[in-house]
Amino acid sequence: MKKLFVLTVGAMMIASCAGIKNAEPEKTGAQLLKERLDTLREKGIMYGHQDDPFYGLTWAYQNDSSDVKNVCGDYPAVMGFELGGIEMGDEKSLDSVPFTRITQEIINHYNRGGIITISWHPRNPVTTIDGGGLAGQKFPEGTAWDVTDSAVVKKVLDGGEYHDKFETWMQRLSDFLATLKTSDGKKIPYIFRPWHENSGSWFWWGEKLCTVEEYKALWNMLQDKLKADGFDNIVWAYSPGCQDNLTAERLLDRYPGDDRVDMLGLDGYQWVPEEKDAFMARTKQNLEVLCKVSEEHGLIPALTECGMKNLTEPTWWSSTLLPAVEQFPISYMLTWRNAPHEWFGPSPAKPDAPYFVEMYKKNNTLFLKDIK
Ligand code: BMA
Repeated sequence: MKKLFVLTVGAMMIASCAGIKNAEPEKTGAQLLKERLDTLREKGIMYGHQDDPFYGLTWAYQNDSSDVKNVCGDYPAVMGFELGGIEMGDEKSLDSVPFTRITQEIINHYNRGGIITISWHPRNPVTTIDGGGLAGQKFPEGTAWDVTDSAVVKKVLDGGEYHDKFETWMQRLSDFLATLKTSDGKKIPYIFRPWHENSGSWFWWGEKLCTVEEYKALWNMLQDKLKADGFDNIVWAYSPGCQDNLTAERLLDRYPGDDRVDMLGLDGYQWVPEEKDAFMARTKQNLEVLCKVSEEHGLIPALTECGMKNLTEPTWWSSTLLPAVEQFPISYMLTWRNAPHEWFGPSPAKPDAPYFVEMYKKNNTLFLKDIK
């Protein structure tokens, strides 16, 4: 009996020590965000909008304004923010938004319970003028869209002629990301989607401008830098572009690897009303492949960019976009920014507004109030 008692107490002590030892380490911001995205995916598809809180078609830089909110009464669940220009130490982004304002609006959206996604279209480090803005350069000279030099990626990698310059650029990005904290110093979690649309060749990191190995090395270089800087609050999104007859092989041909990616996305647009059927068919076919591959690789699928330019088919939201995506378990669909020359989100004065509201009212679309 005594022996049994000693054994039992001993076993209990071992178990309790083991309990302490195995105590779950605190989850990182990235893990928590991923879990949240997965849970929300069961509820519906989040709607997202690029640059939403900065400007709309009839206003700019008013506190708490949003074309989406002005149309349907709620903020988008997801807001997209663009950091192009931060690499130069510029005060404003390539879309003329002050970086201090970007920090503030990211914090605001986080505080109101929203999801943040960040893109970065860094300038071309080989052709950009050192030290200056783009003044004097003619678009696309010096920008992310400048593909006149076909070996930029190779040149910024370790051992390349522009590696040191690019290290400075990555450091400036890192310094900006470090500002994304709550007032009590907590790192804000977000989705980061660098080097996107790499299945096309319009950015200096595009398909015809680097080999598969160079592309992956570019991805790894940036990711390793930010991880070394302590960013455990980043959900990494890899997103090539939508393509006709997408296959799993094609989707993954430059994929950095399961240990390096959390979200798998696609970017796809409709430009003119005549493309409706083709857009719907392609989106459905692409999302089918995207969701299957994501499931197999434990990734979160999303339509990371989409839109119909200037909504020239006003019913687009309810007649085209929603029917093309709603049967797929994607996390979100994000329409691009409302720039005066080119807009992809709704706006109160435009004929598409009631159709946006129709989409908003559906149970399977999620806006800010639905995800809090
Ligand atoms: C493009 C356009 C550009 C913009 C860029 C980065 O699609 O909207 O005007 O500068 O994205 O946001």
